[in-house]
Amino acid sequence: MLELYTHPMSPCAQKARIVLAEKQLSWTAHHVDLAEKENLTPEYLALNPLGVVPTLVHDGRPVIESSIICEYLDDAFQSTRLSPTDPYARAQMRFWMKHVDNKLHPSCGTLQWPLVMRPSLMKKSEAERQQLLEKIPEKPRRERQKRLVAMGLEAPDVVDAVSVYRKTIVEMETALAEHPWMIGTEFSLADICLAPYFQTIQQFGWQQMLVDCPQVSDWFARCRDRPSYQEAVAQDFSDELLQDLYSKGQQAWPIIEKHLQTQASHR
Ligand SMILES: N[C@@H](CCC(=O)N[C@@H](CS)C(=O)NCC(=O)O)C(=O)O
Repeated sequence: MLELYTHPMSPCAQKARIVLAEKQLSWTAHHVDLAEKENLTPEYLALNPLGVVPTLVHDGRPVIESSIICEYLDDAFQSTRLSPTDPYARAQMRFWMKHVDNKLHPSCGTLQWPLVMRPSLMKKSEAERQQLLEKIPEKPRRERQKRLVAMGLEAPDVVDAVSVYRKTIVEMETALAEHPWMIGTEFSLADICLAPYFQTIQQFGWQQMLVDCPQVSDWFARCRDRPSYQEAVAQDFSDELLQDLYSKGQQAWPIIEKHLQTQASHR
């Protein structure tokens, strides 16, 4: 019995859902309302003390942290292997997964949060908002979210977030010039862990970020064409939602573009 605590727009949850779909596993979804901070209720914190999605529950036992969930599913259900057997290739795969966890994911949150989550928090009173933010268990995330709520895309974190995104894209272009998938000729967890972060770029209409990286564009198109991506990610984005995200992305684009140009002039 597999259960996943998830949210449609969470890239971390999308990673786990792509693995479930690649392996054609059946699972039960529990939607966690991040805008209403359901992830910070005592019930959810008992399951996932970090107060984030996704959480996998397998036969009653929770597994947390999206990359660990992906590897766990790959180990526990070996029908379709999504990790290479060669130790060096495994190390390369884990390098990309770690890069996503440590750098790309917080950067994505920094760019996505002000556009998607901030508006619903701003509808609450200042006191209620602060009370909710205080419940975020990890200090760096708590402090970052406070800055993003207070300042939106004017927060100082945004410059670095754009820079991490851009450097990741350039490094991926180099890797993909050598082989069709991130670590070789086979689709792996490295591809799965990176692809959702390009959904973010696409939904906001920020493709200019990778306009000079054709291998990355082609790689993402191939990820998107897989049935797993359609089932785990694309089908959650209705035309109405996509229109809304695109218009938010276009309003935000001048700020993103300004940071991209500053970096380009510093190279
Ligand atoms: N390192 C965690 C990060 C998970 C994470 O940040 N999830 C976000 C959604 S993508 C979340 O639940 N955010 C809730 C919040 O920030 O309040 C993982 O990989 O599972």
